[in-house]
Amino acid sequence: MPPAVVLDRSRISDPALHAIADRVMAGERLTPAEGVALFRTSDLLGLGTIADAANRAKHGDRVTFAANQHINPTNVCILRATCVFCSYARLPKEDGAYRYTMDQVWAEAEQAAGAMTREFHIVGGLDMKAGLAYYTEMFRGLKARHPQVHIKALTAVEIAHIARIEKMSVRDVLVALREAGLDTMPGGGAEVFSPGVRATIADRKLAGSEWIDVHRVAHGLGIRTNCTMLYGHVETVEDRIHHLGMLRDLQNETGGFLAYIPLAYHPDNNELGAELGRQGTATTGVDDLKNLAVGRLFLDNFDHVKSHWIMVTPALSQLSLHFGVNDLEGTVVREKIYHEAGAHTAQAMSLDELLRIIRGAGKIPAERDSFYNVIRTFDDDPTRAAA
Ligand code: V47
Ligand code: SF4
Repeated sequence: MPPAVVLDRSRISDPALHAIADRVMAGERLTPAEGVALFRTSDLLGLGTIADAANRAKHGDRVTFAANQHINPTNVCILRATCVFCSYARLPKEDGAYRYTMDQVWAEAEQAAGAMTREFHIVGGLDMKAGLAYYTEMFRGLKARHPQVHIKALTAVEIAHIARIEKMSVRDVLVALREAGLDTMPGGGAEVFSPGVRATIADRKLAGSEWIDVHRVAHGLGIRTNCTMLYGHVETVEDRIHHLGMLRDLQNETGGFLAYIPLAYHPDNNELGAELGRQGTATTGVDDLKNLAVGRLFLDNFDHVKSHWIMVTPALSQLSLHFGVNDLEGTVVREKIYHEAGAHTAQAMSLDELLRIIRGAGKIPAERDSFYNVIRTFDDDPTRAAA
């Protein structure tokens, strides 16, 4: 149990944040208006102070990471023309379109042999030729070859797509996938739930309420999931809080979410970036930190807030450890989705580098499994605050 947390009020300069700090420290739930105030404040350090206190009350100085490997088996996607923020998808006959054969999946997964990988993170496009059999064969084959590796796979959008092309219920698809080896689901496809924003950036994608329904069914089956929000494009702060409110409500109902991961929009090589005149300009550091900190404070019923260093850079992820974040996206082997959209970060990070980042923030690194159980803690370095 972490020690009682003290919040240093002298670090909060925005008067509006004082009342919010009191409510957070009393364990009270923030209202949507308070959530909006958190996004609007220019007192970034005040916001960070409150989020850091809320995070330390749950996790002390421990920061976790998981050793995972991303596998993106197909970039063929029927929504290629309407998800205007996506740089990854291709039409079946378009240049650069691919769909892995099972042998290609096994070959890519082979990197896990001898490495510390404990999780495969598998997501791709809505491909008419990647139905239930494609994924059940994949998961069975992966479990046979790497029985120790957890399979976190398929967003709610992909699950609904499989259900549609197989003419099955979401529940039956999930049951079949679980039998084949699916352990948990990632949080992608959520984007922004507000219908207006969705109509602009992802017109034909599963509606926000349908995304929530798929996760509700998964939670009901005991399948834990993550959730995300794609920020930094056309959404307002009210849209963000509406989105977080829907996540908070489902978590209240099921308790099935493991972690929240805000995803910073990357504008390169996609229609939306061109339309907004934003190519080459990522989200700002202040907005990245605000999204993480507000996630920590508004989602009071979530244990884990994860920063995705591939999207916001390792340097910002390190700073975020003082803005409410308790978990870093792990040692990712070969990431495609954000690199196609202009991310200039590396595609993988070594264990030593992760430890250096976490220790350099004055925190204690710990490797976790996919359910957030700590496997080993790296608390043997007395110089951790000095890096
Ligand atoms: O749903 C697509 C996003 C998501 C872009 O659950 C983009 O542990 C930024 O959800 N700029 C998929 N983002 C990835 C995802 C995820 C990532 C890491 C960890 C977890 C987890 C989940 O990627 C999509 C979409 O929101 N995305 N294109 C882009 N141009
Ligand atoms: Fe397809 Fe997902 Fe890209 Fe949309 S975001 S086009 S569903 S791969």
